[in-house]
Amino acid sequence: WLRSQDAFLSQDALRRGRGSVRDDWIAVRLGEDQREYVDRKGIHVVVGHYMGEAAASPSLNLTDELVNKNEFSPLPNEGKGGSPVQIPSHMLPRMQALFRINRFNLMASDRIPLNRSLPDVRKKKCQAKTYPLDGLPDTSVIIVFHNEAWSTLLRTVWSVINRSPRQLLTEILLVDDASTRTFLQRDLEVYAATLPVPVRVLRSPERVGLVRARLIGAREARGRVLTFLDAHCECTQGWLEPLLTRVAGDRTRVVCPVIDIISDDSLAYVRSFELHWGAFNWELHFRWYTMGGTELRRRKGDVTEPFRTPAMAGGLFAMDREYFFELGAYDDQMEIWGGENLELSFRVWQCGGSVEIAPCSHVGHLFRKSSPYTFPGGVGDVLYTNLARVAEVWMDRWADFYFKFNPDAAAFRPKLNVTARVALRRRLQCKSFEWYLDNVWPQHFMPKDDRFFGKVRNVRTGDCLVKPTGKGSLNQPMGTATTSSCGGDDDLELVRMFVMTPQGVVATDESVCLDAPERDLGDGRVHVRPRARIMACSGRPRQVWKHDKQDQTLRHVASGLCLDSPENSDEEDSILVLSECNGSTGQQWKFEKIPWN
Ligand code: LR7
Ligand code: MN
Repeated sequence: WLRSQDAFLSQDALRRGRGSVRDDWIAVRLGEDQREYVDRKGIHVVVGHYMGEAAASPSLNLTDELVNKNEFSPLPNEGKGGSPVQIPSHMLPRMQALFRINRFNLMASDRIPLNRSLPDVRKKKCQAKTYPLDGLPDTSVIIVFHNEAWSTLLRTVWSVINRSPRQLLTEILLVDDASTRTFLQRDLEVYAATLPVPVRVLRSPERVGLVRARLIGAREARGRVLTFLDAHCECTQGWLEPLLTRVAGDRTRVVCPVIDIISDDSLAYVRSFELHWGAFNWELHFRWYTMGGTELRRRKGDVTEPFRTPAMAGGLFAMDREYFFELGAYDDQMEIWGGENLELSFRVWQCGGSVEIAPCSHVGHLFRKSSPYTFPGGVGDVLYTNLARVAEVWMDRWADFYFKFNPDAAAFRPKLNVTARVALRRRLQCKSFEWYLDNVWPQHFMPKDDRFFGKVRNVRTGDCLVKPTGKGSLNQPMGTATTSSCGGDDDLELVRMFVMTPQGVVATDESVCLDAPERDLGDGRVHVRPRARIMACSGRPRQVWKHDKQDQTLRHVASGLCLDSPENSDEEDSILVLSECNGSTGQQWKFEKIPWN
């Protein structure tokens, strides 16, 4: 149904009123929860967003038989060069049913050969770079998995085999975290034995979670460097050399590739941003942010230069094996999923190493919208316990901040036993979290002595500035600046919190800042559009504000205008604008400090 006559059929259906038109695509409803997307040229159909968890397929039940069947049946050209897979329309109901097994388009994956080609997504300068292999350490690639699909798991393996210099690749270790799928239990060793590099299958008799599964792999590994990958990745040309080169130069570097996107709908390979680094939000959820100034400047001269990142995503990195164990490996009390990426990042940085991203190394990862497997103990309990351990061991005063505003995690604080990890931190004489914030992530928006932290309340309405609910391209909050109720709903406390730095930046969680979009008309003055917005922090002067303690105005420094909650009958009065300062109560703001530790 990628063929153009199908697209015309779709447009016909659209004319009969069963679809909707957007700027650049047309969605046509085929049935209850089936929808196809056709772009304006009528040739590209994206397998749409209808296949998530909610999608129920009336015709097919996920029987044990279906879940345990390996339907891998490749077609030679499918997904070639990272292109999207085309599923014939008569197979859609089955495709939807299969989607639910792994929370990605399993039918699409099963049609792509294990050794499909991929585009060389590297910058020209990266492609031109040479890496003398002689001085490089060898590596064991460790892939842990629980009930992964056959095709994604082995496509990961083949992408490593096909795109790694043979002399650098000691072995691939597949650590099975107690998968229940019969084809994985039965066929993996047999298949591994046919491969041109040593591939060992290690089995955990019981479900141990990804941290302890990786530890099984790390202990068995014979390579000098450990390279971890998720079980649904595809490595592109030249991925390994930049990672190993950095570790060779300094064994305390922990090096990540740029993580590209494999679409969960079409399995297309999509290049991702290179200029983003990893950090976290006030809930300790990992987030990508635009790279901070010093790293950006350091790289100006050379786009191939690796850059330091406050945190890693977690799944994809290379680390010297001895250093990994010297530094305390992983916190083996962490269960199933989550938190280990921040734990390792904080530990590496605070204990003398560094975490970086090598922009010349690109690896695709299949991102899913939800987790396909069980969380023994419950999703929330598992994740919050892991995060509570991170905070308690590594974050000093900011642990109090985390627990104060994340009551779900706070519930686990009294039950934690982190003695061994605290002892490790002392033994390694690691630096403080304050050092980490000041030196590794100076652009952070955590509360600190040098800045205001609390609510920003409008005098006229009594309402408070809030974080917008709209989402930008990196999934960060973004939108018009508005106010809303200052209290009542405790779950929403974090949404009302802002920091204001001595430099006059008003920021909230997720690196978004109070902003006044401007037009530079070339006459030296700043022309501000009336609506105030909350946008990605840029460090630019237009995000600088001054709160006047006397008249309580919040002035936009570049324009001299005042942040205003105007009385206005035909607009929602929660929308904030920039106006000439006039002394009205709508322009008065109280900065209410909230204690956090
Ligand atoms: O109980 C489990 N046992 C396992 O072996 C649970 C998971 N796993 C395996 C699983 O099969 C997979 O191979 O562990 C691997 C990671 O699990 P995913 O793919 O469900 O994790 P994710 O991709 O959703 O999440 C990211 O954050 C995790 C936090 O614990 C891990 O650090 C993942 O490795 C990490 N993935 C990435 O960094 C890829 C890029 C994501 C981004 C941004
Ligand atoms: Mn993953």
